[in-house]
Amino acid sequence: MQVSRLGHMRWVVAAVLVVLSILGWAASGAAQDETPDAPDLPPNTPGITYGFTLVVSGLNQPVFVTHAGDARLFIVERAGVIRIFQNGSLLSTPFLNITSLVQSSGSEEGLLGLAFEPNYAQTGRFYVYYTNKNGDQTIARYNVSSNPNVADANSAVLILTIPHPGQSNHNGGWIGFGPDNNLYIGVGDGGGGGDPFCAAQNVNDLRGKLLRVNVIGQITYTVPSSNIFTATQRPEVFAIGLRNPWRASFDRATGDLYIGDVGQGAREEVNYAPAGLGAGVNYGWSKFEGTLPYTNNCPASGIPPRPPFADYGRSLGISVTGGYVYRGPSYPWLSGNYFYGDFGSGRVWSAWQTSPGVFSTAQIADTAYAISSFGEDVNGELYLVHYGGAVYRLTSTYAASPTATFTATPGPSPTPTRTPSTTPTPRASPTPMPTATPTRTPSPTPTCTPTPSPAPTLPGTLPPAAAFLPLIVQHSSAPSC
Ligand SMILES: [Ca+2]
Repeated sequence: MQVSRLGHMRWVVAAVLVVLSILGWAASGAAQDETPDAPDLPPNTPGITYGFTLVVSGLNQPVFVTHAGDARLFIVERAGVIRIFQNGSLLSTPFLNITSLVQSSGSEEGLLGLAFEPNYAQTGRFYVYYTNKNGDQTIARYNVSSNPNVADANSAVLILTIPHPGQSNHNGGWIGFGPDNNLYIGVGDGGGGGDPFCAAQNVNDLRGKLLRVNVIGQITYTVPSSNIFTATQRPEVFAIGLRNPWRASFDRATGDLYIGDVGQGAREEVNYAPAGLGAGVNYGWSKFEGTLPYTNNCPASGIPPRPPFADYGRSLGISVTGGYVYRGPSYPWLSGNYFYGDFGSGRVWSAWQTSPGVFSTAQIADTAYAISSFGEDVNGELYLVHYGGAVYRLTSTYAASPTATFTATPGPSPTPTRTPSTTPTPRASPTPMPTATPTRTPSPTPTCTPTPSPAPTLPGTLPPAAAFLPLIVQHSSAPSC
């Protein structure tokens, strides 16, 4: 699928959506608000620039990048291969190759997720999420071999298999360890369009959910007693009301949870739960798509739905990719800002909390990348995965403008290393990389054909008062992504 470009590079605020929680968790979150919640500067501060520096190319449909607690990057290729990037080189021997187990004929199928145990250096255990040859969601554990760069392909232990009959889309695919050392698993609603299985609001169905299980030290898993739905048929359920959660993350400094959830035909969305307050949340689908009501015959769970903190329409993108809160050492002015993007439009946004649980968002780049994922390295630097076969590292410069009128939120003033110039001075990358020449290549969601939309009519900048109003951009009918 050749994804049409949906707009021009514009260094303006593109969209703002702030929704106060109807459950009151925002207020309760204030009590635990700490310095790490406050970014040093809003991401659209004048003088901040952004770039994406090529780290590695030549990949085959990469869909994820992560680390194992050391300097290596582990890159997931959809067909079923995990590659290692180490000391500036992509190792020729895969860390793991399970293509014989993985079904990837459907564009959204494949090896989709990877997570290393928090104490991986001691245990050598890691987890993968893939669609098996029956099309079912499969979470399996593997061990590293005596060679730290090669996994033991014979060590597989099946942790969980979730039937996925009849459809190849909405496989979810994100797995990750939370600050509680439990494994979180993002599962799609079973596919098709409009939640045909009425799974997302059904607490007895693993589909359309974020699951939480304890795998550390277990043969398979146990269910944490703090899961809300332990009295139901599926106590693994942690949160409900998701359609196709495509990338989630925990803020490594605060433990806050962010979930990107791909929309049906109108709205892409990003959800938030403060640290320790995510259990039992209903993110709305399929009674809501983003902030819009969605009509079908599925029974509601009865749990009040929580709206996303950000959503956007078809003029800005077609398939959200959830990202990460930046906590790396290279660009301290970005600390606390959450970066996410859109697979189809290539746009990248950053969201920040103007007060606990209340967000503003700004577009920070309009790229040519098919953004299949973001990722973190061991230090907290952020990476963008381009499905066309490359991984880029987020870079930034900051040069305080003498005429800038922003007021920095609590955080350090610009350090002496920042050039006091009205012209941002590019900072040399610690590891010089060749200049990327992004090219659009076939994308993983041919089932999602974007409808070209008229140019967005968003205001360039919203006054502060508007920050509390949902900004409804125009949306057009489009097939399910
Ligand atoms: Ca939702």
